[in-house]
Amino acid sequence: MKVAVVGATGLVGGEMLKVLAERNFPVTELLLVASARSVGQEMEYRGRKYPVISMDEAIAARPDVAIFSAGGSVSKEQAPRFAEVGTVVIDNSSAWRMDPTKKLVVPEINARQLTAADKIIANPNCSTIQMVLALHQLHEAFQIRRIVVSTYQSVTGTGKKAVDQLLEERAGHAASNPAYPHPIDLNVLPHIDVFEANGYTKEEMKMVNETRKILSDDTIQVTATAVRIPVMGGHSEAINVEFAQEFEIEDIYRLLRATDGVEVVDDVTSNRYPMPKDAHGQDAVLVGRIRRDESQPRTLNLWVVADNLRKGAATNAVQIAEHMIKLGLLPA
Ligand code: 11C
Repeated sequence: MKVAVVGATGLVGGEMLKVLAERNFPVTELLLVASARSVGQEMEYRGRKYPVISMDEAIAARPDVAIFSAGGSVSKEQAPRFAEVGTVVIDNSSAWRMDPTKKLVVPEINARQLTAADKIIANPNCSTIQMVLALHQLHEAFQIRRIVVSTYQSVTGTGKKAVDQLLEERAGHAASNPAYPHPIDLNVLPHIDVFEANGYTKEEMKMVNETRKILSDDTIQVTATAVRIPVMGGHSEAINVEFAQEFEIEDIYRLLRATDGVEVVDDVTSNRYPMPKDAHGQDAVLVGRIRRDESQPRTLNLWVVADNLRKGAATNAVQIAEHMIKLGLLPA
């Protein structure tokens, strides 16, 4: 398959190449695309060097699939150009997620909705993916009424500039080109993406709106506080979820253990619970600290951790492409 990775030089782009290689994705031709200042650089994939090319060169090559992680404005402008030449675009940005004509896909939940008409497919936000993956089987069984979520998010979600800020500050210097308005090392920022008119951040509202779209249920109430912490391995989430129906805690364990892509890590007697250090480099969404909320009926507390660059971005995008192969919508 002729595969284009758009935004190949970014953190997600790099992870994408790792994931494509690890999963033995049937790449017959690889096009690595990045902004004008990176064109001409070389990058390695499976021991071979590939030149970074421009958007126009990649479109002229008519790839079968283009996996985008180059930011919303690039996606808005360029994804339709690829789609016009017949390329299936899987887009990691927020540009198309809430467009009612585009599917927002977590393969374990809703890949069956994909059809030949889908030329631009949206990959959800990382913090949404790990939350809905942990919750969708519970929703089917007990019907979610309300989610209260607080996130503890890795600096890798912001990109290389933020990783550099954390490392420079940790080395004892002020960051030369900071990504955040405040220091991040030894600090916690209740601020991810821009603030909106309602006082929430865009990241928080993505968790509200994307959850409803992926679970196909606009009745689910979600309220989120998204927080950046000085960590690099993955995003963590404290999730409080109220169901319409009563549950037994044993059923929660059984359903979570049976959920594809979820791994239950929950043995407090030996201090075992999910941590970003353990999630780093893994595809699984780790779920632990499973316990009933004793302050109100039909309510559960969970702690959910995943590598935001893997299942939260690259792995989910590659899995979408794999499902399209299975459905005969992409060549094998
Ligand atoms: C973060 N969740 O951790 C963001 C990164 O809409 O795809 C991904 C933003 C997005 O900062």
